[in-house]
Amino acid sequence: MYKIKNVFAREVLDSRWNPTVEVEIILDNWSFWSAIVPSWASTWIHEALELRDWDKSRYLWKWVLKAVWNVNTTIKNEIVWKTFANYRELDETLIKLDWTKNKSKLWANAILWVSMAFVVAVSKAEWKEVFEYLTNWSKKILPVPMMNILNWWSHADNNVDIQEFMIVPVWASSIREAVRMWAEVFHNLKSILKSRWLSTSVWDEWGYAPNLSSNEDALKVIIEAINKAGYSTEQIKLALDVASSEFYKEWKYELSGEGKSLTSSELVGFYADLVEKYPIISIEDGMAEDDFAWWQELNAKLWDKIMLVWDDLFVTNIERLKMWIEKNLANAILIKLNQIGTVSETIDAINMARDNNMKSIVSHRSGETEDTFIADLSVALGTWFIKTWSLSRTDRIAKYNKLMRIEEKV
Ligand code: 2PG
Ligand code: MG
Repeated sequence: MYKIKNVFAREVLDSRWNPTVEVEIILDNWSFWSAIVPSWASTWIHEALELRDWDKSRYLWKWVLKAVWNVNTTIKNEIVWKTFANYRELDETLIKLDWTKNKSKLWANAILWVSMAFVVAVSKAEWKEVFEYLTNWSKKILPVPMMNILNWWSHADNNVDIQEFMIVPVWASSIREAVRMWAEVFHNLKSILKSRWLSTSVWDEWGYAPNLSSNEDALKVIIEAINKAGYSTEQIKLALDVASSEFYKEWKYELSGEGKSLTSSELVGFYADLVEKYPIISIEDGMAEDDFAWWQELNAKLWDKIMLVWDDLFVTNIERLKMWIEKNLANAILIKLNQIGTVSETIDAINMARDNNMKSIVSHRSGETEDTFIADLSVALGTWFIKTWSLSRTDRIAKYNKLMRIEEKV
């Protein structure tokens, strides 16, 4: 049983220099920890809500002092000097206190920080790593990283339509080796882009974002970098997060970078062609969240060949997941803690996916922080993949460094 002695929130910054909330929890045995949750760019209708102050006097509208206030008053009054057997009990209290479906009373960016900080504080109190505290697996499995390398659309400022191009070092026998492979490819990609006078600035997820003539051109340049680094496309595969809801306008998919306006059926054909030609093993959010009829078509074409991952559709929510499992509509789910708002609901989504033969991919958000909780979560729950980031800045590298430390222990 753990008694919470104090909880305190403050405003800090995320990797896109926007405010976010940090929460500290102190237990009555003086075990103390803090958590910082990332923020996001693509916010979809079914996600738990992120509270911003929307007042232009600070941080161009994006400050979060109301969320800080919610933690330091309503949540604090409810949980301080109370005893909780475990994080599930605390989460239940938080969920009841909010009582809305999408956490719109206290907001996800107030609730989740408390939920995460409690897990970390309790694991410290038990002298355990977070992944050890959360796990009920005797055999720890490290996830395969899906590593961002090129960024577009809402995460960058260039002319290609697909939001994220990732490399997946499937042949790496350890996280340490995967990290090395990624770094070698990334260095080579830089020199290829430079030799063509293309931009090597990095964007929100710290991948490059040059102007290229087409989405296919991006795949070609990545493969060139893989080969130049001395690897084959048997060793390193590719994955895409298309985030297609972003360019779905009036029943058409507007690939403005390529000057193409595709119908749903043409888009499915476009993917089938890419999968045929390139070593793609995963496509995320291939169809827009409102375009259900065509998910069936996409599944019919690609289900047996690659992972079809849904992010905007499931939003880490077991109610939504259940609905789509019944319709047999997906073989993989993206897991983001702040889409649902508590640690226990996130774990329930991973477990439900596993029980239904779906693969889980624990994911970062586009505005990250130094918090490494998701590295522990993916190991604890034995998820197949972790969708991470380019390793070119410290907020993302922190998670990889954590995974390498965990790797030494399991
Ligand atoms: C996504 C994520 C992370 P965001 O679309 O999968 O890459 O982006 O956090 O902006 O939703
Ligand atoms: Mg996504």
